Amino acid sequence: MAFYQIFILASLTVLTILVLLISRNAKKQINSMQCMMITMFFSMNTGLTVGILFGASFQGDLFFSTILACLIGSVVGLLIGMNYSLLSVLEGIMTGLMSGMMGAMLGEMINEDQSIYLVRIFLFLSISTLFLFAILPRKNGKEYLQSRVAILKPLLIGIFITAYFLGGVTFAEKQVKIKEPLIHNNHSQPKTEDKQAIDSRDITIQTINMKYSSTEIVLEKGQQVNLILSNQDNVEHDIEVIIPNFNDDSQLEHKHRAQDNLIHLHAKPKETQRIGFTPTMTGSFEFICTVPGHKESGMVGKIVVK
Ligand SMILES: [Cu+2]
Repeated sequence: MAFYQIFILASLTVLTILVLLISRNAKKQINSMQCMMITMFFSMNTGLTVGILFGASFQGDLFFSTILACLIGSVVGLLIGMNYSLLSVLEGIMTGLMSGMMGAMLGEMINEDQSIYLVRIFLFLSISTLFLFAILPRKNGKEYLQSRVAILKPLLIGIFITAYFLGGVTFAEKQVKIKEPLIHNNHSQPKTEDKQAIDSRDITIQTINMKYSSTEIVLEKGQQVNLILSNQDNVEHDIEVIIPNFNDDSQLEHKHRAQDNLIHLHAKPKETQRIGFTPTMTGSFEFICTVPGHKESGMVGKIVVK
């Protein structure tokens, strides 16, 4: 787990402890409906936050992220509910389970940038639980908690939350994006001052009417290439070749990853995909389309490395 995930989880842990402490203080002054409301509000937003976080972090393993998020969500619900009553406990566990599951599914389906925004929103809502304590009407008729606990003053909470989001969360989110420039330099802006980008070469192969646009590609040993597959057909195609290579594109999706000596680049209908690698050995290497029947109908070519 990276810094960003640990930061969010640590924040939620501190927040849970804070809500627990305040709950203990406040339970004599608020009625049972409000107790359940707070339990539900907090476990719902916490469950969604961890769910989206795990769903996006462990994409491809929805079972694992769901179990983990449900577990954390229901434990949080249990802890908060235990301060109040059995009904609150049930409410907390059920809400935590459901929101953990929904969050994990959502996180699985969206990309990393989108997940960061959603985590921010639900983290903010989780923290807003503190405001609830401050504004809920009291049994004794007073509108605001007459508490010695300074943290309950809405203004202080507001300042704290603003500082937290501008400072901590923004910093943690940047950690996620730090690893991106490498791939962007290679792909989006090939002619920048970046040395790797200048040295790399784009090779584009189109697929039209079940044929590769070029069937012989000449590369140089040690020079990085961006192999681009532009699929113009209404069926999917790929390029697969076993070629000794060095590959540092760790961020590519799993199905495009060049592992060991295998390059596999897959493009859905009307889609363009790319992969970066550096051939490390001279020779002639055959590439094919692995979709059943395509190699047989002529989707074969060779890469010559000089
Ligand atoms: Cu094909």
